[in-house]
Amino acid sequence: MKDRILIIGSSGQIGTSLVMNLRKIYGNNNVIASDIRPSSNEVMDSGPFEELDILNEQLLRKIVKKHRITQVYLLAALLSATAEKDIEFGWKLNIRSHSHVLDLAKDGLIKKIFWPSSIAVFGPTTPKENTPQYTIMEPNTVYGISKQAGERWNEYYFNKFGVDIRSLRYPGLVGWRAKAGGGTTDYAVNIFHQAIKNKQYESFLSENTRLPMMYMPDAIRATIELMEAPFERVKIRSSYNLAGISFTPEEIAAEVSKHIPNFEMSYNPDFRQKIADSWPSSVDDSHAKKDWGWKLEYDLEKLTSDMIKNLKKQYKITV
Ligand code: NAD
Ligand code: AKB
Repeated sequence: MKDRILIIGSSGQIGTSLVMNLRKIYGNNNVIASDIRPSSNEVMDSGPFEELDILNEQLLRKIVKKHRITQVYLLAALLSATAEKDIEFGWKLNIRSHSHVLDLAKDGLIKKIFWPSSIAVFGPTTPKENTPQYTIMEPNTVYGISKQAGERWNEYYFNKFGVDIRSLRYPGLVGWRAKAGGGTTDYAVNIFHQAIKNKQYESFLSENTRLPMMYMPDAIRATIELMEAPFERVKIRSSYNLAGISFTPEEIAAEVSKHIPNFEMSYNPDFRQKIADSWPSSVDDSHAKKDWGWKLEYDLEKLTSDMIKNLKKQYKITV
């Protein structure tokens, strides 16, 4: 039987790219997008879309049966900065959505799950440089705590019920298809929009805040490669470290200035600085490389020129 895929939270930053990539591989009608809000025109026009609130477990099961879904990618969540503003809802959404999807597999309705974790699982007591796969993890944000709990549930459901769950600890992601959705690393997306529109940007993180980041095409490729890897090669069932490229606001501003010469960056750190300070500045992803052959493609230079090229097209700027 051909795989049929449901993406939950498909209208966000990752979803808008992931849906289009999966539709190319599996066929438009075999990839069902779903969210509480409509997605980009590209997603809405190219294949099926279901309005789904993931907290509604009955509706989730109805949609899974209706479309004979075999794989679920769960992207709905509150990200780090947004979750800090409503900790109860952040916890409820991030935890319940996950258990609703895990239970689909436990009950035999679906075969495979992708659920993203984050560098937010690490905390201030974690070694900051080249953070290992297995290390001290004491996250101090509601988002990070929900991701750490999620990782433990992943491993538990794999060991106890044989659920084929696959997961990546994404670094901060940078893409042009959708606006960033409430994270601490969003500055590295917003900088491009503001540089192109206004030639200036005020960063909410300080100039020397070094964080692991990744360009969206690499993140999407990592996700699909992990999901397509043979079962026995996926040796870590909690979540794999994924390194990306580590840079600071000052370094990305310098790169942007090569394309937009009068660009001006200023710094006004807010509550997100404390979150960023608790995260690693670089990550060791040797397990992903060894187990399923992960290889990064985009460095900061390539990321910057591709972002600017695509956003200029989007804003219809010709120079
Ligand atoms: P996003 O905020 O851009 O998108 C999330 C989507 O979920 C939104 O379209 C939103 O409408 C939808 N959603 C919210 N509540 C919902 C509900 N009740 N039911 C159904 N849909 C709902 O987030 P993103 O950047 O695309 O991130 C997706 C996942 O990847 C999240 O789990 C996030 O923690 C993880 N992640 C993202 C990054 C990053 O840098 N973007 C990094 C690490 C991990
Ligand atoms: C966030 O900043 O919350 C996300 C993440 C790294 O998980 N981008």
